[in-house]
This record gives sequence, C-alpha cells and structure tokens, in this order.
Amino acid sequence: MKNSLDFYRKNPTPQKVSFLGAPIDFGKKIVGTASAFQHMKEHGLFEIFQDLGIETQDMGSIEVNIGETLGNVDRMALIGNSLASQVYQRVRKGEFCVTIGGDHSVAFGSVSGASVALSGDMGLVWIDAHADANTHHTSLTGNLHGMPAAALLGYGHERLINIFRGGVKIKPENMLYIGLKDLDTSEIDFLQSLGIKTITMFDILTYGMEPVFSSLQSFQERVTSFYVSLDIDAIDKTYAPANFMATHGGLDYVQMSNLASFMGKMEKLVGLDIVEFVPSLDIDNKTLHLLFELLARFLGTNYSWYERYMQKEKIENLVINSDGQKVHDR
Ligand SMILES: [Mn+2]
Repeated sequence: MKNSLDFYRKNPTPQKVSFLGAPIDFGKKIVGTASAFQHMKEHGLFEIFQDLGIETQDMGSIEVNIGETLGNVDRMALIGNSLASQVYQRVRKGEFCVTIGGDHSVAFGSVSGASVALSGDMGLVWIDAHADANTHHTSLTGNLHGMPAAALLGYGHERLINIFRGGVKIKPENMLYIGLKDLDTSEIDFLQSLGIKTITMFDILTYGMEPVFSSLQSFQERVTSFYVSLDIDAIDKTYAPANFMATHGGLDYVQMSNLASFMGKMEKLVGLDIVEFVPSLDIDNKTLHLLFELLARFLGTNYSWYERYMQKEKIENLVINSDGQKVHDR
C-alpha cells in the first residue's frame, strides 16, 4: 500500500465465486437459521454480485434431511461429509467458495473440505463471540455448534474429528480467533494449552484494531492459504440483530466492515462461511444488508451505501443542472 487510499480501491480478487447453502440447524434446539441462503437469494444476492462484476455460481443447498434415525454426532458426520465434498470440489477447481449456514456446525464440513483440498496446511480465521471449542466432554449443553473449532483442531469426538478425511484439519499455529468475548472456562484452558492466537474484544478495547491487522499480516505470511468462518454473533446487536445470540459488546460496524475489506485484499483467502443468520429475527433487513456489504468486502469489492447511491444516480440518469439541482438527463 502506497498510502491508505489504496485500501479503498475496488478490485474483486476472486473472479469466480460459488455460493453453497448449508441449512444445518439441528446443532441447537431452536430452529431458524436454515432459511438464510434462500432469504438472501430472494433479496437479490446473485444480482448484486453479478452487478459488482463477480462471476457467481449458485451451487444450491446441500441435502440435510438425511440420517434422521441416527444420533446427532453420526448425523452431523454424514451431513458434514457431504458439505465437505462440495467445498472440496470448488476449492480444488480454484473457485472461491462461500458457504451460507446454517449454524456454526457448518464449519465441521466446510473447513474440512477446504483444508483437505489444500493438503491440510490451511489457516483458519474464526470470527466469533464464542470459541466453539468444546468437546463432548466439556460441553455444558451438548450443542454440536459449540464444538467445530475443537474438532477441526483434532479434539473431541472421533467421528467429528474425522469428518471427510481422518486427522487434524487445522494446526493450532494456523488458527486465529477474532472477537471472542463469551467463553467457557474449559475453552479458555483449552485455547491456552494449545497456545492458540486469540484477539478478544478486550484486546480490541485496549489496543483498537491494530492487533487484528498486524496478526492477520503475520498470519498471512505463515500460512499457504486461509479460510474465514464468520459467526455473525461476533457483530454487535445494533448492526446484526438477526441472531439467537445477538448481544451488545461485539464488533461494531466500522470494525467489522473494515476487517472484511482488509481480508478481502488478502490473496491467500480461499473461502468463507457466514453462519447463524436468522432472517426471522431481522429488523428492517438490517442484518441482511450488512451481510451483502460484508460479502462484497470479503470479495475485494464494495457494496455500501455510497456505491448503491452512485449506482442509483447512474441508473436514473440524474445530473446536476446549473442551478445545482438534480434533474433527469433526458
Ligand atoms: Mn460460532
């Protein structure tokens, strides 16, 4: 970067982006996040990204009504395998793959698929208020969506660790957490024992975004590629109310949107999850529009209020006349 102006250049990095729906929501007892991908499509997801010059592909949603007679862990393994193989194929072809959840148990499959496609030396940035680093031994609730990070690191139930391929998917030194604030003591012990890099909300309160950006820089130098798993509960309720765990005290709009832009300029980014969006809890489509904007930023471009405004002006052929008024150029 010559100076910070370069930060504002629009330059879609992945030319071809595949969107995959993963309406998994049996990880928790309450349902509601399964409709997220459909909801985003109905509100113009593909039109927006085509207009931004990105070649998009709708891969549809994976089948989740399978293995219903199985226990939760076995069923998760079954669905996780199927999601992983979809992501694996996209990433192998060099496509950028966006998986729309579903709850965070989506990551068992999506991250496994990407990691196997890239020979298991991939980095993972986990943006979340929670560490999701429980195992069936430490979990207080038994919720699978609180376990994917542990399993990807090689801890927990064998069936979950070995989704798609046997073995560790993410090495502890290749994991980076951003936005943690609601943690179980067992998770703190676990993360500390593995020496995993964490940037908590307390760090951000203390130092601002500097540790986030500098950690991402050194992270990028270390890993061969990396994947982002974004749980929208990392974002403050004011900006992303459509989430069962929405709280105040998360990342604010400026922090989250610039974090997405920053990562969207990192060439090693290969794929992304957006999870835990519950459309029925949204207020005036606030969360929906924020997610469109964040997606655009993660893809190296922009779809913020300013771009929409400029676009609208262009479409309506408005020009400023000599009196300084906006008129139609007809
Ligand atoms: Mn999560």
